[in-house]
Amino acid sequence: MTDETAGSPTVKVGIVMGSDSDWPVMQAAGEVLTELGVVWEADVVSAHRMPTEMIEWGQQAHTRGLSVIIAGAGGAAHLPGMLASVTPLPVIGVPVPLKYLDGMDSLLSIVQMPGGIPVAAVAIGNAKNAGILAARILATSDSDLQQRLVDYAAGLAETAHAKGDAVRS
Ligand code: RP5
Repeated sequence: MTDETAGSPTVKVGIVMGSDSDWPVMQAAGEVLTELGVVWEADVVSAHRMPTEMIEWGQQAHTRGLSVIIAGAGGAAHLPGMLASVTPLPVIGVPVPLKYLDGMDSLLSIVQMPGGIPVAAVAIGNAKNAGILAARILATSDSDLQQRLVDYAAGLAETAHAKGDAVRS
């Protein structure tokens, strides 16, 4: 689950999740970050099953050189909010859909934060957007990455135009 560059000082984004069962959803964040040339690491840091380690991970994230945290969890998804309460870094929450409630429980757990402790939430299951948002945050101080994001968006437009062409033909 962790890419080969984990632990290197160039790792900018930490992707964490409550369980390895979240990884099939969360891996899309890593994939798009890799596509955009952003170095990331991933780990399981459960808010409920390993609360002490979770707090420690959150407290150390910025001192280890991370700039953005992506946190995904299902059900009572307290991981993004708890991390946000112990880190100065931006936290992007990914609601992971489970068997019951279709991820609505997770979505509400993530977005209903009290004033002063923000978590940016993406759509249920949309870890890809979490990765892109993390890259956009990093790109505010990285013009090369900003250009790659512009190119990425141009690629999306090109694909959409090609689909329009196919529908019209
Ligand atoms: C949550 O419980 C995790 O984030 C996961 O989405 C869910 C189920 O975990 P497992 O029972 O599959 O380990 O805390």
